[in-house]
Amino acid sequence: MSQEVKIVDAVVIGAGFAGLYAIKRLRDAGFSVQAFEAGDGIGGTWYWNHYPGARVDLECWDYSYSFSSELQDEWEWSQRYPSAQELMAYLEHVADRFKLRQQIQFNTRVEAAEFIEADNLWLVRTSDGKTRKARFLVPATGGLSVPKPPEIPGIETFRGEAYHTGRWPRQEPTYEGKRIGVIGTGSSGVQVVHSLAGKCKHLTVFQRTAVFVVPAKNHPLTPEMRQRARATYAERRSLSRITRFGIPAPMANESALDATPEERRAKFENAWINSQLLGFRQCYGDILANDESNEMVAEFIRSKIREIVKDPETSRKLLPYGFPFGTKRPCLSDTYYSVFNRDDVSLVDLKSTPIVRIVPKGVETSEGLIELDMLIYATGYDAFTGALSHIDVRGVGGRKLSDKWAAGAKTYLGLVAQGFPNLFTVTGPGSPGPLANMAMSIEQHVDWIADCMTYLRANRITRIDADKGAEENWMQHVQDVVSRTLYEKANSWYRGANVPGKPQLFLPYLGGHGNYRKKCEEVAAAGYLGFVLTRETTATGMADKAASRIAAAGLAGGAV
Ligand code: NA7
Repeated sequence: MSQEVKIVDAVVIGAGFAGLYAIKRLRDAGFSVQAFEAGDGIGGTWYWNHYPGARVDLECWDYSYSFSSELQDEWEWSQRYPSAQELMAYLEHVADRFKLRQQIQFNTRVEAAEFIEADNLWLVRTSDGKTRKARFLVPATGGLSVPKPPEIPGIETFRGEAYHTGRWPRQEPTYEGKRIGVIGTGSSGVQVVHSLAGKCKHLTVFQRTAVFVVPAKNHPLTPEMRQRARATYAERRSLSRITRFGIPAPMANESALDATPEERRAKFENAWINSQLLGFRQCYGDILANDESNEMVAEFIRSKIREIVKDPETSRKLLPYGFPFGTKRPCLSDTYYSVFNRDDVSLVDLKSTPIVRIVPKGVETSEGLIELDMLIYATGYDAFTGALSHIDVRGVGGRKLSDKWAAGAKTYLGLVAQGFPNLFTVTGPGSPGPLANMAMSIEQHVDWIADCMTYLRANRITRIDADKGAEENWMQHVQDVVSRTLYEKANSWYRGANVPGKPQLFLPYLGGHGNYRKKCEEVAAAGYLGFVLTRETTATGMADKAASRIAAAGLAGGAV
């Protein structure tokens, strides 16, 4: 290795929501930062996922940065739920406004990172063949950045155009006059379907599992709406910081079982009409914890599907069964169900008519060949661990992170994996991440990481690792919390069930954004409880254990 390898305080991986804020926050705290981004532009998830209809499912007032009131006041959102293109424009504006591009090397993938124990430095190797040394490694790689292939035989034989929603081509394809097939009906598939229906010759939707889709009620924003939102930003953000989902809507406490059928109907109708992603889950406190309460919401939504979809057979196939409402992320769309009333849209229910193989002309199902000009794979992601598992990360003793996580990812607080010191996982496994408002989760993590690095610098501490016991307690707590809910009843990407062979472990922390934030603050205030900190004490560089603290029982026992 060359002796002239440059040392920076932090290498940040990724230039999406998390990477951009990490660059800004760390730089403001006086750290030198080098970021690498595999794409040729800003945007992360939104850079890769700009397929037709790609749109965030949280309101713009919440799915945006809160760190700068000037930014909040000057950015003019055009829609309640911004499109991928608008989010890209916003992130580009952020990068320009705060002069973040100078820290980012684009078109560069981090391929390997090795912890050099003697120096407490990460040696980072990138796709341009260079290496850098960093005191801290901050992968801001996103939880949904590695597309999951559809595992269907014959994919490579298809002669038409084929795209995965998570790697949409920069040059927008044309759709007019084409026979298009969409495989997958999660959030991405639903958005593609409602967006391409009527814009192509014929759309065939291949559905393995019917999903719950609730109205988006997306609409353009008027200057008055923006003005109103700006006037309440401060309260909105403070409330979001203490709620379960990181949005300004506290959960109800009462049980759906205590309400009369009329009261329930009225609440559910209201949630349907004034919809937002979490509307139904906020109606009652036990929707995600009690089968009976959950089934009431599920049946209400099924009744709406029966009302909207005219053909009884298609309607029946679209009814979601087999997992509780909300345990797979519900989708938002104003027109998804009604597009199945069109003659140029058809549904193939893969449970009764499975795909046999993909062939040069299209998709061969158990009932025959469906000829297609374009195939869109909306088959999801290798979530949470995919991105880091694709980098050759080696920690103490040369141990590979992918080996440590072979039986299921483990971290302390979703922030540090024991044995991989000075590596902070932004919204990593074991943190609320996508089960709360991602923008808020990202800011909370990056703020915590920047404060932690500042503390370490001030106290001449050169290494931070998680205590093994603290990590085990935390992951046990993550599992204990989920076991009090219905989430494990679904084969979701939250627990790796969508990727064949992946260990099945529920990875996001369900204790709620507000509770989690408080825990992280308490840990820091107590001198980084549950972390092992090592300080340089002598001129010769001899290290001494400055603090080695085991997670106190109370830390792992927070309320849900
Ligand atoms: P999701 O939610 O993981 O959805 C993937 C969809 O693809 C889902 O309907 C899957 O069916 C289906 N799928 C996956 N593999 C196959 C194969 N082999 N054959 C047929 N169908 C398949 O990914 P999205 O991109 O839609 O959304 C990810 C998140 O992004 C979303 O939750 C939001 O947070 C934003 P399954 O349900 O597994 O039977």
